[in-house]
Amino acid sequence: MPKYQILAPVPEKMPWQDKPADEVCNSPLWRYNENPIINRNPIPGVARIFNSAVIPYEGAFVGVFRGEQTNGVSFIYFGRSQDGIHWDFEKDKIQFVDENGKPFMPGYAYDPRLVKVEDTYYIMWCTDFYGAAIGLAKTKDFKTFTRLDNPFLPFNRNAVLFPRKINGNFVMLSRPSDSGHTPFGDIFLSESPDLVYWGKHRHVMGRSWEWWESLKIGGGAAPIETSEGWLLFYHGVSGTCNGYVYSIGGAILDRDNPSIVKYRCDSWLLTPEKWYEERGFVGNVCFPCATLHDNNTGRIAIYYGAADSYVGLAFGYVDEIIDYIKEHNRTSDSDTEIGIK
Ligand code: BMA
Repeated sequence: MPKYQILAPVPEKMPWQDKPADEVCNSPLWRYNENPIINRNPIPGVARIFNSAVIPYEGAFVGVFRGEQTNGVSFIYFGRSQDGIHWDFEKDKIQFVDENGKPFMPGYAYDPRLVKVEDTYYIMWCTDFYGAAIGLAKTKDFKTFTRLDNPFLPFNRNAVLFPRKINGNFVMLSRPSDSGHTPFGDIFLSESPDLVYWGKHRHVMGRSWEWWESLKIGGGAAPIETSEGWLLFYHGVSGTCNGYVYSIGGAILDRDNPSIVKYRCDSWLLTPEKWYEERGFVGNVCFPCATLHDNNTGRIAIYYGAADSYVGLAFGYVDEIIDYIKEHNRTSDSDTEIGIK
């Protein structure tokens, strides 16, 4: 039994590969040795799938995928998988409807996250709302996808819901930004009783003095509830003379007040090192969007976009990840406070 408990439903199965004996890792994570799991031109008219999210469903897996079309515009595509590794995609992008069943398509849609809260699955993505902002939709059957009102004003990106209500409210992380390739950004959270009215905005954590996340950060996979707090895999960005570098970071947020950061790892957990992370449409990007996790074994699988071109899979054990974050803990006052000024 793991030392730290993952307080979430146990999936019937999940992809896994033991750490290769000869792997030299500077972190508690290791990569699937058959990465990338999704290659280029995966769907007719779609050049690349990356930055995508998956979830267990009916004994198998489903996912929402950022598919960049051959005209350069991204939409969300739906996929199914028996093993979480090999995916069958629907050829058509997801057709969103409004609450009356009328077509309600975004102008573009990228970086989707997929989170189940109670009996409903929610998709959050970056949408066109007179500028980049957060789109939100719900489904119960992965057949009808009903778009809700955009929760936040532009400009905003990297929204992800917590997988349960906290103190009676839905809670969503997001990263307020600007209209371009935002050179700044901290993670905030907002609460809502109904997914319509949002408030109680709090600062969660900012970019840090650590070089790998000194430019901006953004929420990644839905936080995993553990006995130590919410385990958050997020992305941290550094600006180099050759452009941005996106790495995966780890933090643990307070369970009842998740704007309080209990621990924050001063080092990245995964940084671009493999060819499919360093080389692609946008090189040097590891961008986490989802996890699968199993409390019986303590196993965690992380799905991440690689170089804006592929999807990669990385693995780790909850005990090793949390211990590593604690051992490398470095929080600032703006992380550990409640986050209101
Ligand atoms: C961000 C987002 C991500 C992308 C990253 C690197 O601004 O657009 O979708 O992976 O840039 O290009």
